[in-house]
Amino acid sequence: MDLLGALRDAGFGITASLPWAEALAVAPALGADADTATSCLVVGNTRDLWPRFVASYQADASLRASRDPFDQFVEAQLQRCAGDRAIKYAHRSYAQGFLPMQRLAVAAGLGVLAGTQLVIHPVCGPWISLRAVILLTPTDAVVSPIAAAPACEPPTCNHRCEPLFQLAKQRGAAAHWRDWLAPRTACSVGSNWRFSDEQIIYHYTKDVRVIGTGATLVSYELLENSSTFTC
Ligand code: B12
Repeated sequence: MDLLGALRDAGFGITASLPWAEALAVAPALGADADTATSCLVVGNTRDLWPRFVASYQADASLRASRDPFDQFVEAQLQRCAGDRAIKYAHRSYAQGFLPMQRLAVAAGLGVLAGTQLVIHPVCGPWISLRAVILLTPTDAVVSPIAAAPACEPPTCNHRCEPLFQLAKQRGAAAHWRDWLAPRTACSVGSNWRFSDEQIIYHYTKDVRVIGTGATLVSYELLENSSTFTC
């Protein structure tokens, strides 16, 4: 199976290729150990990845023992899809820090960067996650057509996210993770692609207790406020 097909089947349906020179212009650190790449593939996911993760988590004791089971799962799946190709991950901090995944995604045409500092995909809105960059060689004839990015301007955008984002920023260290969720939820693009509550809770809190439980924002609020309740 081709790389894009393998990624899609594994739940990584958000992909866009980027010529190497453009990738290096955005992320010079990519050049450190990759002189053979000619282009790269920016890889992300939608809500489609979560059920696959839950199934693996329930079947695999090493994931259940991991402190970062989701990141471990992402690495295993992407390595399986990418074969010998090198991969740089969004969640890893390299010698020069994190990769600027959002800038790479925007350069590859996956979306626009909104005032809320989230990349807005034309179909899925803010409900995409950026996972990695796969380095490609000349033998990889990867073409990934993408839809035109929306504009964060009327009529696409109603700017409802902005006051909510400002509020979360003002709260600073005192902000609750739900304060950061509010501007994402308010985006007028892609609400059909909103992550499940369970996925949202995990990404915002890293609380492994919710994995596979069908937890909701309401049930989790009870959990947050109680030392005995399990969801
Ligand atoms: C470190 C990090 C964080 C840190 C600090 C973020 C920061 N302000 O610097 C913390 C843990 C707080 C964080 C939180 C969140 N993050 Co974060 N984070 C990252 C990470 C791993 C690295 C960012 C970075 O330093 N890049 C390197 C520098 C050099 O890039 P840069 O272009 O100069 O800076 C970019 C970002 O830092 C961002 N940015 C800059 N200032 C701020 C301030 C805020 C408040 C936010 C939200 C973003 C942001 O915009 C810049 C332009 O692209 C990225 C993944 C990645 N590798 O990019 C995810 C990432 C940016 N985060 C993401 C998300 C969704 C969040 C959350 C909204 C929710 C979540 N965790 O699921 C929260 C909420 C925000 C908050 N403040 O609480 C997504 C964004 C997806 C999208 N559609 O755009 C990413 C891409 C991870 C992913 N797997 O998809 N994050």
